Amino acid sequence: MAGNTFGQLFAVTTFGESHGPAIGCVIDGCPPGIAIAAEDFAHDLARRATGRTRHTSQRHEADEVEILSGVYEGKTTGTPIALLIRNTDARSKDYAKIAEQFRPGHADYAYWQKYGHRDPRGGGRSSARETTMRVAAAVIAKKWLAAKFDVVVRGYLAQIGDIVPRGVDLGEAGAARIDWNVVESNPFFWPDASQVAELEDYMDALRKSGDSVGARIDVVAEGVPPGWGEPIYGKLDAELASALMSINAVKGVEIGDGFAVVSQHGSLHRDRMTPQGFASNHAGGILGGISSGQAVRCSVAFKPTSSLRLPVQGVDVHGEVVEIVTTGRHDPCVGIRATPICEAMVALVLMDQALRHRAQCGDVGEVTPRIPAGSE
Ligand code: EPS
Repeated sequence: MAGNTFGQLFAVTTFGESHGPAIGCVIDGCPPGIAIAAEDFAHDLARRATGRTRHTSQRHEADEVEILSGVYEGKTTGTPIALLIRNTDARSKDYAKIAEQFRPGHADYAYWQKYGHRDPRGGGRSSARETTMRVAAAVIAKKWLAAKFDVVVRGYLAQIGDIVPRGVDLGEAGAARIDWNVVESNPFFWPDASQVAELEDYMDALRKSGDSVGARIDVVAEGVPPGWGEPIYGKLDAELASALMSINAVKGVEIGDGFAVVSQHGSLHRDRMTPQGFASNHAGGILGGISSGQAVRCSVAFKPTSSLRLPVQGVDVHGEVVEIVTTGRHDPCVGIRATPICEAMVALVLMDQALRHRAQCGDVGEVTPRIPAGSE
């Protein structure tokens, strides 16, 4: 099936369905010599997983990675790396009633019209379960980016419904103001510790109501050197937008100030350069589609989950009007556990672009003193 591979030199192909025997990926083009063990995947996979708190789907998957190829004596060999995770907690009977129905707002209908045949169990291939393998593949990318360039890719939840972080200024210098220990110590990846209790109450009420809500996630990649990104059609921002848009439920991506640039003046937006550093970062670390050496900043909008137990009128595969009720174990806010997924897609893009830059421009070297990232 087309559309299952991401990246040119660090090419990740994922496979598998939510309720099939397993999900997996093949990573081709990975540099040799990277130390990788099955345990390395556990941390990020647990950050993304269902069933770890009451605020996400209660499906309990161990998400244990089996390395099938491409690693010998603990290091990548340069041959294709195959990773496999077995599905152990699928409950397909939850989907029996809606197997011939289209959940409004869900991929059900579009998949059916496209393929004429689909695996409806757990959403099949359209399930967010697939994102597990992106996170797994990105563990290798994150490790390589950190070891080679000190690049760190981190995200946080920047909005749930109408709630925004109150005690943190998430302006253009957002990353510098984030306490990453706070982000990692609550179930929401929320940067403001004083609001966690409020979010718990909000999510409990939402879950009880049977409804769902959208969310925004910000991702910041620090340490990215100048030069990554290929004009014209392989721009770093274009590939980030494509990668982030490929995540289930994503409806919007902003780079840098994003849509706020519409009302800005050029005299404000231009990020002034001084030998001591950039004075601001409205561009989100990308100029002309190429990294500037500043932090790369992206913001991602997730729609509310469409699998709701609140009844709704819709149609089935025969075009008949039916009442649709989705039972099962769904996320009331899919954005809550999407932070590691967004980080993963940013890391995969950066790794691929880093390898492409090295292939074409590896001999250019430093032509002018590097301007420090500045306000970040
Ligand atoms: C999902 C629906 C639920 C989630 C699933 C994503 O699946 P099920 O009904 O089988 O429990 O649990 O998420 C995962 C299993 C995961 O690992 O992310 C969906 O429709 O996208």
